Amino acid sequence: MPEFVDRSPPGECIFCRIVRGELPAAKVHEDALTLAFMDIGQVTPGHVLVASKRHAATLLDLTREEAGAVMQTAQRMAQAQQAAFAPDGITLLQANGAAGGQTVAHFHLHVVARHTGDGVSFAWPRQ
Ligand code: IU
Repeated sequence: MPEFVDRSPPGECIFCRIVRGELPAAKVHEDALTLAFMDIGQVTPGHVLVASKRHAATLLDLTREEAGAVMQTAQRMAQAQQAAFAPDGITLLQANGAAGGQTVAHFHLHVVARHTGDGVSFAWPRQ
């Protein structure tokens, strides 16, 4: 089972600091409720994380409005990947809790462009 890599207090975690611009990230979309930025560990080119701007540890902690906004941003990111990379498919992944494979305890959804035979394995928790 993976360990949480960031157990900082709410508001001080890595993704909260990215939201506030205190840590660098390649941001690709921002609105009132969500921030999308490139994952530092690109599983495939264009791998994006959609995070809640407010600190919420997991899906269970999002408001209904935030949950809706996250999926709308994810769709925009998928559309951008489709235009940029012409993938054969797109995978959305979202982990909750260490047992669910989550390593950063601030809600985020992975948007991953896929090509046939890309060999990407999504065994979660990741090894
Ligand atoms: P997970 O679903 O909680 O395991 O995903 C965490 C992701 O956060 C993982 O893919 C990391 O590469 C990514 N990430 C990041 O993009 N920037 C960071 O500063 C850190 C992790 I720490």
